[in-house]
Amino acid sequence: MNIEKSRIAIHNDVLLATHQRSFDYIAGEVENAGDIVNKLAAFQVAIPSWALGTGGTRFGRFPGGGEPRCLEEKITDIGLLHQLNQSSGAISLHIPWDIPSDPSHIKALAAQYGLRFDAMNSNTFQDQPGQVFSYKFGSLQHVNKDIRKQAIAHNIEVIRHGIALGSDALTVWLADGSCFPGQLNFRQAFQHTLESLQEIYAALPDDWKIFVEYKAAEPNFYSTTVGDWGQSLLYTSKLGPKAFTLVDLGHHLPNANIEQIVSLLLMEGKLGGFHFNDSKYGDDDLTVGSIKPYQLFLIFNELVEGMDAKGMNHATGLGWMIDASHNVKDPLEDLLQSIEAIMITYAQALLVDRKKLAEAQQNNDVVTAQEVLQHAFRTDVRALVAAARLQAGGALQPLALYRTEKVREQLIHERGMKTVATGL
Ligand code: AOS
Ligand code: ZN
Ligand code: ZN
Ligand code: ZN
Repeated sequence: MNIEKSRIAIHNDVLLATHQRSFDYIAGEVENAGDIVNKLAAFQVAIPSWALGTGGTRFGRFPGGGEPRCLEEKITDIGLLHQLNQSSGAISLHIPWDIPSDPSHIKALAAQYGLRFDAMNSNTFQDQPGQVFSYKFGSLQHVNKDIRKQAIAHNIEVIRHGIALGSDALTVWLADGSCFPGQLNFRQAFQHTLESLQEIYAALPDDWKIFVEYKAAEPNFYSTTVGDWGQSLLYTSKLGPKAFTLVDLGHHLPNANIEQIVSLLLMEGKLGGFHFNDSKYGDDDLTVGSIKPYQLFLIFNELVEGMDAKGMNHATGLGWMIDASHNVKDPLEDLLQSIEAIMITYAQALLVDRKKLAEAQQNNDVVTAQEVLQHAFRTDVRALVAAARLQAGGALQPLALYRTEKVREQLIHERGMKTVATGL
């Protein structure tokens, strides 16, 4: 299905006068409204193929209807999101859940929706039917060389699929680790993992990157072999210039200062990508900005400051992606909310008075430093975000249009009520 341009135009016409009033107000309050709107319009966030269906929890799954049943339908869903907000112009695939039977057809379909292929994701955290060796005790870290080889070969196969689609990055998230003390020799597990990653790295095309994602715990609950940003940075530093650390916001121990991690990884030129989500307890994969919006703002503040210091393009300098899972919401509505939260927070970070903040820091004026940040965070920038969407051909209120167009009802009509999306 498609959302006709004319439907978006009618929706925008109805809301235009109200939008314009809000926009005029904020444009009068900030110095560089036009510049911010252009930056927002350029900023695209990749949607992971596995976030389009209901994930459920380990206790159960309550599927919604009309979920995508194949890769083509996943692309359609992201295409719908992109038509609504013009900010979801990329898709991140997962192999083997999304093996394209005909890559050129898939590539053409994505292009039709204005989507490009972001980082490819490998999977050595599950055993697949027909697989020779099990990953029960790890993959790239495994004590058995044959099992490591199988996992390496899988990652190289994922790169091959990515090349066929025009992707240029591989994200490796490993479930590897141990559940009990004594189970692993930490140094041996690290060395095996490094050697395995080196073989995968050697198979990367020249213009490709590899992102090494870290996670403090789960599914292993005693140790994780890429457990934190330090360990990831060790791997990516040893691997070479095409290797970068990937930060998933839900993968830290409680209360970790993620903004500081981001700042230092950027400084070292080793921050590669992001998995946006939110969490209260662990890797909760909740809607971006739903629990800790100020933390998200502080992270974006470091991103903008750090990228500007290096002259990096905000839109293309890092791999921006959502990593979410849904239990009680319509996944597409949730993703619209997540994208909106990302755009709002990015806009707020662009508002920070950098000169005033640097002066306050230089003078140890702690109060002013805090005021500068909180002034930006407390500014209502929603009209700037809406203006960026309007400029790019999207809807002023994507979620409202999604509902009035009855998108979910139409998808249920097309695909049926009992659909099981592939993936988690
Ligand atoms: C797992 O916790 C990680 O966040 C992964 O990035 C991701 O959710 C997984 O690779 C999905 O396939
Ligand atoms: Zn992730
Ligand atoms: Zn995760
Ligand atoms: Zn997550």
